[in-house]
Amino acid sequence: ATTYDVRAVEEKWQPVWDRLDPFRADDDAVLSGAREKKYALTMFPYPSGDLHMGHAEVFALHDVIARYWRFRGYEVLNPMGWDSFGLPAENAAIRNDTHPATYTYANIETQYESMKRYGVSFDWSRRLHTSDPEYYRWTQWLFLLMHERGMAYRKNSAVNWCPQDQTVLANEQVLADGTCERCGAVVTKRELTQWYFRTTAYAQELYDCLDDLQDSWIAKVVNAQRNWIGRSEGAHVTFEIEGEIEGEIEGEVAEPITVFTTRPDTLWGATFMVVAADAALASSLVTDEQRPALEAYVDDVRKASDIDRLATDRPKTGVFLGRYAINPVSGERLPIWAADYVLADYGTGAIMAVPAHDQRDLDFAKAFDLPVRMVVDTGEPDPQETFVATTGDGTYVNSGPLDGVSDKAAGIRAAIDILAERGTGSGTVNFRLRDWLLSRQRYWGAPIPIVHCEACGEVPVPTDQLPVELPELTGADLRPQGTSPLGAAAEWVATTCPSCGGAASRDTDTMDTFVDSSWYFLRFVSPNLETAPFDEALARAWGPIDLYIGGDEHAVLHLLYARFFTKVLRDAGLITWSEPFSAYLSQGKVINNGRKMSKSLGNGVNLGEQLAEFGVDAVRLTLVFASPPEDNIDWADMSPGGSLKFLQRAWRLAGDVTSEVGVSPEGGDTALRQATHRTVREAEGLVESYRFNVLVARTMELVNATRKAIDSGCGGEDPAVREAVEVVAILLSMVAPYTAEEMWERLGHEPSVAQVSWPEVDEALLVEDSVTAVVQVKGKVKARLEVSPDISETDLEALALADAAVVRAIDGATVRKVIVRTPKLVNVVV
Ligand code: ANZ
Ligand code: ZN
Repeated sequence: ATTYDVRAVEEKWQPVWDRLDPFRADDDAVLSGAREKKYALTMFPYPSGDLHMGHAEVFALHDVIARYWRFRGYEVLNPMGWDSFGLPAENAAIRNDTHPATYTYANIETQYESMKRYGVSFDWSRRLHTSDPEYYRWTQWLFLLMHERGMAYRKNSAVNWCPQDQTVLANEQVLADGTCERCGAVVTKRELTQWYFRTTAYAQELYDCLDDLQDSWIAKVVNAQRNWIGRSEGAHVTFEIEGEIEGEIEGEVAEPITVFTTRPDTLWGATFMVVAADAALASSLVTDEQRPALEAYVDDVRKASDIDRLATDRPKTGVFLGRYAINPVSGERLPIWAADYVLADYGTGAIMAVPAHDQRDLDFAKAFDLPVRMVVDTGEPDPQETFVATTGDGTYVNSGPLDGVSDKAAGIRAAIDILAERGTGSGTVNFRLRDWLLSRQRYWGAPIPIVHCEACGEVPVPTDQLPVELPELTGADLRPQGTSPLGAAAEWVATTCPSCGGAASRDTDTMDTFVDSSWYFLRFVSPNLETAPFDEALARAWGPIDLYIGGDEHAVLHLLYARFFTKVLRDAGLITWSEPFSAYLSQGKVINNGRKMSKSLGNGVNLGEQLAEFGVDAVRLTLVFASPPEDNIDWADMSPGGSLKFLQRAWRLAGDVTSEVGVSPEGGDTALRQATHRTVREAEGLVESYRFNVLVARTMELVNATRKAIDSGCGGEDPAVREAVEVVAILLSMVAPYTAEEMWERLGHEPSVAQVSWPEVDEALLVEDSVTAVVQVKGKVKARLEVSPDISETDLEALALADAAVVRAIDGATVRKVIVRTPKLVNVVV
């Protein structure tokens, strides 16, 4: 036969793999230390629809490393499951008047079948679904652990609200343009009492640990995390408020206000103060006279997104609060304004405005005719005239004790010292990171295991009563109404207080699905354990993950949340490591005709159709060969048909091998043997540095070399040919497992090629037997000599000077110097 039937081959090997189960991870082998472990993880999918090209790409890439590690003798944990709570299932249930579980579990089965056919080396015995009560029981348990450790709490505040999905969103779920990451609606604000995880408690550590991940994570993801955590060094400065506050209590004095500033050195240039208009501070400071103006303004502000509010090019708006603060170093009176460009939840929600050196403050000063005073002379024109703030280094002026200082760091230090001495300020570090808002007013998620009792307050559900299972609700009941649909299950809501036994009600919010995925990698070490979320000894043995592969869209949210969970669990003594993902690789996107695939463009490529036409192996090979993993792949430029042709060519090699299994290749075609061994050695480095596309290229070259050897030289009976074809099968199995199994079988081996070890490299065959030495005369190349790589200096010089072309070039002149760099260069100076 000159070709194999792709479909038949796929159907043939599936049951064999099921029977041999070569990918099952052996806990005992790692617990006993018999084998070193590797934990390979790729992001688990949402069960919406069938797998698509993006899944196909990431699974193909991921499988190279997982299979490679297994070849290298590691015990490999390579699990898969489903992130199966979430909005898509709920929306489908509303559309079809069914239960979200119907949609969810049907899709899971479809995807499972597709994954099996796709031939990824997952350990299916560890399969999990986050929407199973057996799983979310432990999500709830972990929520309670957070609660017990002060890491979960409820507070009332203005939150991001998606008017389309009728639910709150975490800051991380609001896109840069202020829209909902799920549905694209413009996100608004609402005052609500919601549950939060205290991610800010770990801000510093989450930030610092990024240094250790710098080299093993993809750089743009490390940077995205850094920016999101947003560490700023600066100072808190406290300003007294002038006069009395009007109100019920006669003579009451307003509380001083504290600002966060990164430039305490510009304090002498502060000419007014600004507080966030929508924060409590503004309404506590405002005079009765100005109150109506403030209230009208706040109504407008609530409609804008944070991004708009911070934009530098937006016209500045605000309201004077009728009150003054006192500059702690100069005693100057500063009018206090409320404006929307100061955010309520960053720093202290209040700033000192230094219009000369901050553009937003300058724009505001211009809009409301407030004074501008330069305190750092940078040599640039005065901002008071140009309305361009100067932000660079310079010499301090109009700054009392700082005058004449010309170094920013020294100025900041001096200012902090002065503030500290007077007790009106101190150096501090501020983070942009906010606590994680985890309450969702939706049905298809893990219920928050808290009971509200009038007498006892928030009472945790005792852990032996977990899981708090979702009540049965379908279709119409799930329609978003702004409150949680769980509230409609009156019988479910009504319960007794675990503490006093009195009547109480269940919390009706469910958890953000990002909670489910923040710990799934731990559940995989013991997916069926009924006494704890995970086995601690196994977590110690398997963790942390050696390589995590996933999409860029999770560079901030999911990775940060998983890192946070890891740190809390470490502090609770449940795990021993501090970071979950030792290495992280993000794959590019599969696009089509230069554009992202989308329904509206009609340029989607259907994975199922591609698989039907070209087969699994050709699609996988195409995706791996297309580009380095992190680059996008334009499917329009790809040729899966070409990949299939190559696979058939590789497969035909196996049919041409006529030597017996186990014959020593010693004495066979040396050139072919060298090519084989060099390819193996190179493959090691290529896989370990994730250059999988080059791995495929090298495999193709070896296929060509072998074909040439068979046809024009040694023939199929040479054991060097068998050696080469076996190596091709092993290398190919990381990308095209079906073809590789077929080859392995044709070569006379028992299945499966997945179970063999990595080919051993004969170092002697790596030594190159000749290299090209370049001979230059008067700086020009005159000859190239094939020499032994370990030629001596004197031999190389003698050879060079005896070469006819070199002799001609010297043309009888006196040789002044011969510079020899063995084995590659001879430079003759005349
Ligand atoms: C005075 C000053 C002078 C400032 C100057 C900057 C330049 P990052 O680096 O992002 O941390 N700020 C503080 N809290 C704010 C809030 N809630 N909303 C909007 N702006 C706020 O920025 C810190 C700087 O942003 C702070 O330093 C403050 O302005 C402003 F020449 O204080 B600065
Ligand atoms: Zn009670």
